[in-house]
Amino acid sequence: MIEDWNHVLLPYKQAVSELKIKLRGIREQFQNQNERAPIEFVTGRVKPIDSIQEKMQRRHVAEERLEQDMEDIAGLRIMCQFVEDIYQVVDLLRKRTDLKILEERDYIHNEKPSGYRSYHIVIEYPVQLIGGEKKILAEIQIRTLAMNFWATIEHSLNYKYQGEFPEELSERLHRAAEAAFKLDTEMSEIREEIQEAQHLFSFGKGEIVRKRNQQNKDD
Ligand code: 0O2
Ligand code: 0O2
Repeated sequence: MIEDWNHVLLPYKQAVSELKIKLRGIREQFQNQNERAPIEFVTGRVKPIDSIQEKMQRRHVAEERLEQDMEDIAGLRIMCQFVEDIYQVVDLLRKRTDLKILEERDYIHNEKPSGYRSYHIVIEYPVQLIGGEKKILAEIQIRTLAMNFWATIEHSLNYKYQGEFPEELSERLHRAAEAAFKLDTEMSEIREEIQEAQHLFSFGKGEIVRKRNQQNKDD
């Protein structure tokens, strides 16, 4: 029996904090270069203890195998505007030397039976502890805002129905997932136009601030 969960989860907490900063840093670097960032926002969490225990039972994971067999104790999520951004983020992650990609699962082109879409990457990430380096597993889920909207709602319904959706609800959710993907596809088709408008918008905001500052100086 694991007695001290805090001790077990501490490296995972550290990994989530570090990775959140690093992944958010990607967005900041693009913005700093006046370029559109492929990342909208990043979230992360350490899996709650009761969820870990539930998954251990469901997947028959022995305590001694927890570190190797449970890939999502540390979980990061990257939200993007467009499907194309997801693949750009994947490329950026593949080039990094501070993490090692162990597995990639493309649930965008191979959606789950529920209709779920996202790109999952399992990484090995080294955390520096006072006793030395420890390599831990983490799961990065990369998805569009529309995919995230669907997954968040489906996840809360799943919680209510414990996975046993009534047939009609299940069909509706599936249709909603297809509609969300249609939205992503439509948005991708007018991506260049949207990006141009977004660039003008942020450039315009800068211009307004500059003009206001100049005016304050002149007054
Ligand atoms: P629940 O059950 O959704 O309520 P900060 O760094 O301070 O800006 P903060 O508040 O520590 O941010 O958390 P963050 O990073 O904004 O978001 C945490 C939330 O992200 C979690 O909420 C999860 O909903 C979600 N999340 C992020 N990554 C994952 C993941 O890989 N798997 C899952 N399941 N959820 C993820 P809560 O409150 O932990 O949970
Ligand atoms: P959480 O923290 O509640 O999100 P398994 O874990 O057995 O389901 P596997 O093969 O280990 O599957 O991993 P997979 O399928 O690559 O990723 C599992 C995670 O993807 C889930 O975590 C969800 O976050 C997300 N996910 C997968 N399928 C669905 C789905 O149909 N709907 C929604 N909303 N999310 C999904 P957990 O374990 O559920 O934990």
